[in-house]
Amino acid sequence: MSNSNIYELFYSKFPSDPEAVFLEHEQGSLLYSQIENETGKLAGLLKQLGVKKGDRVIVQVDKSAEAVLLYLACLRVAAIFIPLNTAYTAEEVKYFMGDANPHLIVCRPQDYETIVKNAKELNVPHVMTLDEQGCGSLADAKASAPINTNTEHCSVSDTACILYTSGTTGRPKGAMLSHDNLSSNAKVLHSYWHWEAGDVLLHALPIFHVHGLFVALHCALLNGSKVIFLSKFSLPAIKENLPRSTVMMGVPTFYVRLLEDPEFTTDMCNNMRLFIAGSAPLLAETFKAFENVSGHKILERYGMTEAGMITSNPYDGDRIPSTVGFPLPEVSARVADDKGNEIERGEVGILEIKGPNVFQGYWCMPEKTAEEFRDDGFFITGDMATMDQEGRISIVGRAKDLVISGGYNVYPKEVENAIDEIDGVKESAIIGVPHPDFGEGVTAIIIKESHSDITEENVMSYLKEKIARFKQPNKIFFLDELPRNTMGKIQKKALRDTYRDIYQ
Ligand code: MCA
Ligand code: AMP
Repeated sequence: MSNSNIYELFYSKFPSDPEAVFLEHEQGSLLYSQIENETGKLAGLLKQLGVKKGDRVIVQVDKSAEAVLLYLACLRVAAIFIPLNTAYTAEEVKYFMGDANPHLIVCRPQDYETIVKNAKELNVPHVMTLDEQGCGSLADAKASAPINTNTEHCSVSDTACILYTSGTTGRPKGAMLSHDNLSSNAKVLHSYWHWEAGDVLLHALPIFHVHGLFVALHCALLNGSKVIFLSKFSLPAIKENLPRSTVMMGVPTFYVRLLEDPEFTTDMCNNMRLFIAGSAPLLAETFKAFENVSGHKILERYGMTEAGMITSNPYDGDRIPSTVGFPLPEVSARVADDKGNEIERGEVGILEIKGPNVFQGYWCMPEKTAEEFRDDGFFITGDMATMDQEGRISIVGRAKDLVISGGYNVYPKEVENAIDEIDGVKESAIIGVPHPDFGEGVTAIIIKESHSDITEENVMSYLKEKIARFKQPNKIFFLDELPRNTMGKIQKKALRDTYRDIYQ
C-alpha cells in the first residue's frame, strides 16, 4: 500500500535545483534541498523524546522557518500537529493541553515557565522552546539529535493535524484532519488556481490556521515555489515585496489596509498573477476599489477549519463580488433546509458539503461530530447560503452565532461566559457589527446586577487574563435589559441593528 503521508507528496515535488529557495525569511533563506535533512534532524529529536505515531505535539510559537520545519517533521513521524494562535492566554492554552493530552509542547521562551507549571499538573512529559529567530531549547537539542531518514507510513484516514475551533457552546473542539484531507485539498487548489513555474508566494498570514498553514504553504510546496515569508502583515513589507511576487493570499483586512495606503499603486502589482481572499466576507466595495487601483479582480474563496477550502471563484471565468464561486472539484455541496433536504436554487438555506476534504471528526467528541453530519455523510457548515442555477454559491449569513474579526473567529458564547463570571455582571450578549478594518468588531452589551458599580475597565482587565486579545470587545455598552423575543431568547439581530454604526 502506498504511503499517504502528505510529507511524501511534498517531497516528490521538491525542485531538483539544489539552490531553489523555499522560504525567504527575515533571518535568511531555507532551500528546498535543506528540508529533508533539517526535518530529519527534528524528526530524530522527536523520536528521541519518545514521540510516536498518533502522539499529539502542541505548538504555540511565533512565525519562523524553524516552525515550518517543525510542522513538516511532525508529519514525517506521523505525530499529530496542533498549532495554537499565539494570542491565546495561558488559561486558554491550559484547556488545549488538558484536552489534547500531548506528549510535547513547543512554546515561546517567554511562556515557558507558565507552560511547564501547567504541564506538570497535566502530566505532559516534555516542554521545549522556539523563538521568532528559530532559536531555543528545541533548536539546541536538534543540533545533537540523530537524523531520522524515514517518513512514517500513513493511511488516508490517519490524523495529521488537530485544529481547534470554538463552538456555539463556548467549548473549543479539535477538528481532526487526515493526511488525505490535506493532500486532496492541496492538489485541487494547486490545479484550480493554475499554479505555474516561477510563481512566488507573498506570505503574511499567521501559520497556526488553515489559511496560512495549509492553503498558502501547501500550494507553494506542491509547486516548488519560493515563499517570501513575512513574520506578520505589515504594509511597508507588503509594498516592498509585491513587485517580486506573483501570488498573495489574505484576509479581507489585508486588502482594506492596502487600499487605504496612498502609496499602493498599479505598478506595484505588475508582476502579480493572483490575489486571493477568504476567511471572512470580502465586501463588494473592496473588490471593486481594489480592481480600480491594482487592475486585479481578487479571487474570493470560502472554507472552514473542518474542511479546508470548499468553494472558489473561477480562475478563468467570472469572479463575481459577494459570491464565493463554485464547489471545488470532488466537493459536493447543497443548500438545504433544517432537515438536510435540498431546497430550490436561489433560496436561502444552510450549506452542507461532502468530499475528501471534510475532516474525520472532533477529537474525543463523537456526539458533537455526529450532530454536525447528516445520515448521508453531508457536513452541516452552519453558513447560510444561496446557490444559483449554475451552481454558484453566495454566503449570505450564519446560522451559527459567530463573529469574524480580521479573519479570526470569535464565538460569542465563549466571551459571554467569561464576562458572566465577573462579579456584578447579571448577563451579557456579544455581537459583531460592521468594522472598517476588521470586517466585524466584537461588541459587548452588559447588564449589571442591581447596585453594581462595575465599569468597562473592570471588565477589560478581567478579560485580559482570560481570553485572547482579538476576542476581547472593542466596545462595551451597559443596558438595563436585553431585548428578548416571546420565547425569552436574546434578539441579537435587534442589538446588531441598534449598534450597527458605532465603528463607522
Ligand atoms: C489584531 N488585533 C485584533 C485582530 N488582530 N483585534 C481584533 N481582530 C483581529 N483579527 C488587535 C491587536 O492585538 C492589537 O491590540 C490591535 O488589534 C491592533 O493590532 P494591529 O497591529 O492593527 O493588528 P495586526 O497585528 O496588524 O493584525 C491584524 C491582522 C491579523 C493582520 C488582520 O489579525 C491577521 O493576520 N489576521 C489573519 C487571521 C487568519 O489567518 N485567519 C484565517 C483563519 P492592542 O492594540 O490592544 O495591542 S482560517 C479560516 O478562517 C478558514 C479556514 C478560511 O476560510 O480561511
Ligand atoms: P474557521 O472556523 O476559522 O475555519 O472559519 C470558517 C468560517 O469563516 C466559515 O464557516 C464562514 O462563516 C467564514 N468564511 C470563510 N471564508 C469566507 C468567505 N469567503 N465569505 C464568507 N465567510 C467566509
